[in-house]
This record gives sequence, structure tokens and C-alpha cells, in this order.
Amino acid sequence: MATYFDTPSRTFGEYLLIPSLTTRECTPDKISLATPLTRYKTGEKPAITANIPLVSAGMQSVSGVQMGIALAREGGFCFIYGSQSIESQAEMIRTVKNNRAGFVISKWNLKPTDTLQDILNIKAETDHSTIPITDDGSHHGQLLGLITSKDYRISRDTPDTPVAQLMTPVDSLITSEEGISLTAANDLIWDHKINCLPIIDRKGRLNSLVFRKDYDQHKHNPLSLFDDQKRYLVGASINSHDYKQRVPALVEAGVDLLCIDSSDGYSVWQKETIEFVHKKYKGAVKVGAGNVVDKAAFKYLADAGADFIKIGIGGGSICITREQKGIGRGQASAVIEVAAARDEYARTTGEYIPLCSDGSIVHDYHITLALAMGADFVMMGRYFARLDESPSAKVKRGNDFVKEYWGEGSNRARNWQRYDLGDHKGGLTFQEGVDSYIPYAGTLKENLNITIAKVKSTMSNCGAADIPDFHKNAKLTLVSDLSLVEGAPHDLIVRE
Ligand code: MZP
Repeated sequence: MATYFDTPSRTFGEYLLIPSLTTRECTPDKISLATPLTRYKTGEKPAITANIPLVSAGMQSVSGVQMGIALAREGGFCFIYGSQSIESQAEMIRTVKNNRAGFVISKWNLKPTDTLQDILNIKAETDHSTIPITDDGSHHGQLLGLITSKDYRISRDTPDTPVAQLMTPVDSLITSEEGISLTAANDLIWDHKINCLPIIDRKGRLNSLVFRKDYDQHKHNPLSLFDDQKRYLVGASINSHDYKQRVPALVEAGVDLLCIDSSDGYSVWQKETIEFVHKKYKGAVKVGAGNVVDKAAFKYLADAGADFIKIGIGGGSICITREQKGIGRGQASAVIEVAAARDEYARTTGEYIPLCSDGSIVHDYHITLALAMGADFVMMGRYFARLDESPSAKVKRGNDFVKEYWGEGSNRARNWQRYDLGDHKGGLTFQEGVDSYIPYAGTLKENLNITIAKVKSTMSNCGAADIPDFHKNAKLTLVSDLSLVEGAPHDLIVRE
């Protein structure tokens, strides 16, 4: 007879936290959200720790170079998507690792033949008024000039005026060669009273930009995640098919942490992938695995040596796996069961395996609930895709801006490796994800500031000074339908 679980599949929205005593030690300003990303022996330190418990999903519409840099700067972690060629993924890793704090890789660039209208379009979409002009319009092309709002007058120049006629040519710009320190770059900015300093390589190709306005931000970012050479930490998604070629290329490019990305991680292929990585690099390269939703699958990947384990099947906002295949589990039930298995594993083996709750985060408080239930960090796609730093297009729909967000199991991403169950068909027979729009939400920094403030505020209510404390002492209750009504504004007319 089949096995039946005795509790229904529950999700985050069905739980609430109950406050505990708030003491002077756990006011929001004192709370630490530092959290391990990799397995460690009790009493020892993990190889990698994040300073906020948020990581971005390894998806085409979420995690590219800009997200990698921006998230590490805020203390979180990005997994650059694996559904691209090995060469281009390794190049993305290399770009993040080569980016030094304060040196911005320009996302919006133009060619000399582009027009004033193109400048105005970028300005309307991004609010950026400094645009490098390169020979091929890429962020690493030959630098030919720079456009700022001082270079054109809308009332005088026609929209079809070529950029070449408007830009300040490179010969008239103050530039510097790569290798310059941030302090020296800022000194140049101050000495020459400029707002932006382009950094070029020996051949005159654009490397990055240093902005006067960022000066304070770099001085005050104590949470940024760096390796021992002061380079940002960054991860990469891999699959259990081409890992023998992909992993060496990523390691060579400087990746800090790998994650096997699959909709169902309870498979011998995941075990083989983990074993390959650990054998080849003798444990020096860490690899997470998943996704799982119960203790049996957790135990399998834990025994296989996974450095962290990711939880979640079918709950992603773009996911239709449950509708298509009838598998998955409510995210809260999955986290609660796997966290109990993880604690048991730590008691019996002396090894703590961090858990990542992946997907299903709709409200900021869902992050807090996932942490309370035993997750060490959460992975999000929708949350990050809405922001300026995601690689997807920002488009106007009606009067509002939206960003494109598509699942790895959609026809658009065609990430068959994430769904293939060993028959190597090399394509998707049916879709497990959708292609969608989500409301545009601004910059990573402004959103994270609010999200983190809410998480800390709730932890303070619950008397928890850090995440391990929260794991041990959180008190949770299930909610009834009627108590959900009570929790929203009710029996009044909301003004607005
Ligand atoms: P969310 O944050 O948008 O709710 O969920 C993001 C997560 O959904 C990803 O980290 C990944 O595990 C999962 N995902 C990505 N693509 C698909 C799909 O196409 C998917 N079905 O389920």
C-alpha cells in the first residue's frame, strides 16, 4: 500500500509566529542575520557564511552579473544561472570576480551610430544619465566617449542625432587604467571635479566606471561578502549532465560555491555529481544539492556529501510542476520535516548541513517563517527578478513598468537538464514553468533595506538575537481562515 503522510501539505501563509520576551540583547539593531551556506562540523566554522540569509535563484531571468555583484555587496549570495553555455557562464563568474567594490560594470552602453532617442529611452527606463559609448555598444567594447545629460539639449537636438555627435570623446575624458585602487580613483574624481571615471584596459576597452555618488556607499557596506583577495563571492548553478566539463571551467573562473539545480534532487545523478566534485577537488569546492521535500531525500543527499540542501518542489511562483505532474509539497510542511531530519543528522553525525528554502516566498514575512521553521537561508526568484539588477527586460504595460520573469522549465528557458530524469532526451517534452510579467520594484538596495528591517523586527518580537537562536526558540501556530480575515484591515473603508 502507498505511504500516506498524516498531515496536509501546508504553506507559509498558514502559519503565524507568537512573540516571546524581547530583551535588550535582541533589539533590531543588534540582531545578526549571518548564516552558514556550507556544511560544517559542530564547533567548527563553515567555509562560507552569508551576512544576510537571502540568495538569488539560478535562473536566466534572475541571476546574471549585475545581480551577482549587487547581492554580494549587500551580504547575500547569487547563483549565476547554468542554463547557458559553459563558456558564457564561466565568463559571467569571471566578470563578477574581476569586479572590485566600487568599480561598476556598465549595464547600459551605446554605439556611436545610436541616436539621442536611444539615450532618452535608457534614461526613461533606468534613470541613468551617464552612458559609455563603445565601438560595439557592449560593456567591454573599445571606449569612444561618454554621454551625460550635459551633452545634449532636447529642445535643440533632434531625436535622430547620432550619439557620435553628442558624446564627449574619449580624448577629452579623464580615464584611468584597470588596476587603480578605489581610493586613487576617488582622488582623481575629486581632483578633476568629475562625476564618473571610466576605467579602461591597456587596449582602451571599457572595464568599469567609478561614480562620485557611490563614494559613501562603499565606505559603509560592512556586510559585503568577499573572498580572501577582496573579490565578491559568487556561486553557480550546475546540472547533473555536463558537470564533468562545466565544473572545471567554473572553478577555473573562480566560482565560490556550486549548486546542483534540479526540480527533483532525489536521484543517483545528484549523488554522482556531488561525488565527482568532492573527489576531484578533495573537498575544497563546495556543492549544494536538491530539491527535496522530505526526510528520506534529505538523508540521501546528506549521506552523498551535499554541502547544503535545497528544499522545495512545485511552489515557485512560475512553476506548474504540481499541475503538470502531481508532485511536490507545501513549502512549510517540507521545510519543517527536512529541518527536523537535519537536526537529527547533526545530533548523530556531528555535522550541520545548512538548509535553503527555495521558492514560494510571496511576502517578506514568509522569509521570517522559513527561518523560524529551520531554514538557514532562502532562495528567491520572483523577488529578485522584479529589480533593476536582474537581467530581464523592463517593459511598459499600460501605465506601469513590469519586468519579464520566466521559469527554467518554460519553453523560453528550455532548461531540459533541470528536468531530465536520465533519459537524456535533450529537450522539454512538456513545460513545467510559465513565462510572465511581474511589477517592477526598483533597486535591490531599497527593497532589501525594507525586507531585512521586517525580518529583524519580527525576530526581535520573538526574542531571537540570531538565526540559530530563532531555530531553537521560535513559536508558531497554524491559522484558521477566519483569523486570516482578522489579520488584514477589516470592517472599515480603507482610505487611499
Ligand atoms: P519563486 O521565488 O519565483 O517563487 O521561485 C523560484 C524558484 O522556482 C527557483 O529557485 C527554482 O527552484 C524554481 N523554478 C525555476 N523555474 C521553475 C519552472 O520553470 C521553477 N518550473 O519551478
